[in-house]
Amino acid sequence: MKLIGTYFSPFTRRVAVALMALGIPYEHDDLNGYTDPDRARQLNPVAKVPVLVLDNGEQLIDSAVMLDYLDEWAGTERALTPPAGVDRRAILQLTAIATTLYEQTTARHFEEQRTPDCIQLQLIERYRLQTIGGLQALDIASNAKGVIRKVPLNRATISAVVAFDYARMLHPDLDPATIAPNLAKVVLALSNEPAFQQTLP
Ligand SMILES: N[C@@H](CCC(=O)N[C@@H](CS)C(=O)NCC(=O)O)C(=O)O
Repeated sequence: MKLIGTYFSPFTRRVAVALMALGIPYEHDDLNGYTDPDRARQLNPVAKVPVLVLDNGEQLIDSAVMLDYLDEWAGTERALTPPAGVDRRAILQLTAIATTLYEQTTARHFEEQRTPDCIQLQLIERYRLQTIGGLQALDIASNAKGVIRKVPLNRATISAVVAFDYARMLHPDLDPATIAPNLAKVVLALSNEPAFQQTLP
């Protein structure tokens, strides 16, 4: 398989972590959709990374579709998402919170790039509060009884750890370790795992 997308993209990184966690070898193409939109548009009609090229030449867009495919590839026993039931719903909802954190972290970053006269402070504040709310929700699910944990690794844990690292990288003022201390412990416990270590942006 070939994974196209920079690891600066949390959407790409979570697919890379899933590939490595499942032991699937892949070729990596470091395309950044923001700096090379023409190439991204050739690969994906909405010009976003990641794109996953399967061994039969099929091309997948959207990281959720890729994670679904990888679960299918792995089979029920090894899949990163339970097949049905309350655990599946919990993991999918926490995953949705994590991906919303990717979006709002990026949105705040771009708003902060504007010139001082154009910057919308109320938007930055809204994004900041959304990020805090999301991190707090992920933190509750990272307590001793929660589904976000080192073992067995699942889709929500991968997506949450990537969200934590991404928020910490783009907005150090947020101090995610204080907002989400339980999640910070899971992040630390996984930080030396090759799947996370080797996909750091
Ligand atoms: N829903 C998509 C979102 C992908 C996405 O937003 N990718 C960003 C990088 S983090 C991108 O390539 N943006 C380029 C652009 O919007 O021009 C997924 O899950 O793969």
